[in-house]
Amino acid sequence: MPEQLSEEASQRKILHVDADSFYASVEMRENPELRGRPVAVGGKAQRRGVIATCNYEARKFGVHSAMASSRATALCPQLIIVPPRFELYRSVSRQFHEVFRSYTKIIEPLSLDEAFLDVSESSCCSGSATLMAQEILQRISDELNLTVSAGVAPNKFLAKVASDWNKPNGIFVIPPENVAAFVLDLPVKKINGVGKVTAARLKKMGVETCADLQAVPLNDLLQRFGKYGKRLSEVARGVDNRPVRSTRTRKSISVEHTFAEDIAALSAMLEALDGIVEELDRRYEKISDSYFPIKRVVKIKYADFTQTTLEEGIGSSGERWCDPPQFRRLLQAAWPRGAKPVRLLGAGLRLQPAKHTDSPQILLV
Ligand code: DCP
Ligand code: MG
Repeated sequence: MPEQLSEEASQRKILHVDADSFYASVEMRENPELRGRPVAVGGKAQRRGVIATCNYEARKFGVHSAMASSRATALCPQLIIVPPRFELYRSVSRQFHEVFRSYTKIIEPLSLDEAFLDVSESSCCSGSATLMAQEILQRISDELNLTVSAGVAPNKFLAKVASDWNKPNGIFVIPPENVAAFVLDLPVKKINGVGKVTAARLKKMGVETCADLQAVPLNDLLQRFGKYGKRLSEVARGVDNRPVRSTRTRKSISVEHTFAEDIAALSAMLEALDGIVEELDRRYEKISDSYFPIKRVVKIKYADFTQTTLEEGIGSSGERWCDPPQFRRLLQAAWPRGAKPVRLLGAGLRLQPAKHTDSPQILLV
């Protein structure tokens, strides 16, 4: 009996809230003329832009995030592409968080439009996580004129899967007693971290659902996937003990630039990189009290979309972090790997939290 009690006590109530077609919905709210028409937010097709997201009308044509704008326009010629306004999306995100904070202080943002909430200890709505999710959807609709979807479950993995289940403007609840049955049919592709490559490897092993995955002995998974094998085995059973962390530590900071036209000459790349490093310097400056850099990174995406990165530890403390010649050296060493024109260059710093731990950590909102 006492065992049962303690199990119940450890039962968590986690919400995952994710805005519907976020950037596009904000743009439609700001400009009602866009309503009912296919809308995407992104860069222009003529400037080789990429779609950040699109509304559900545009999705019917096959348009989706990360697609080249030129392809999106080919699929949907009447598509309206508007440029992104990140400052606006950031302020909306802060408003979401104000709503969330009336339910719990334990909020972990994953991006501007997505967050986990641990409401286990919340006394709102008589402690009902489902009612809290309903209220959150209602308030965001009433107060912000936007829709979000929510998942309610005993852990982060399932809450995230659930928020996608009844999208848009929907809620899906996985109560603890339904977890075992729910995961059986769940495709492994839904597991965070299982991308195309892992999914293909699992498929070769005859594994497509979590039920299939449960049948694979843990040792096999450990052998094939290393540490990740343990996580796979756990989530296949609906187990995920990761806490909701209200502060997240940055691991890196970077700036990338896609060129309007591919750059063929290394000298031009080096020149372009200087500007990128300058911008990196400006951004790093804002967080330099909380973090110090341990590595410099250069990223190259070639014209054929293959990419490579090269990183190098930062030596003595006297060095300038965002030193253009140091980044140039990395680019000169990395570029010959592909030796092709490049469409994108990036520069970044891998970070470690500063030693003085009493300084406030950066909240990624
Ligand atoms: N985003 C982006 N590039 C991507 C994916 C997303 O810039 N490859 C941006 C635009 C999205 C926002 O992040 O509006 C949130 O991402 P989501 O994956 O949650 O996508 P949406 O909110 O747009 O749509 P959904 O209704 O599927 O959540
Ligand atoms: Mg979203």
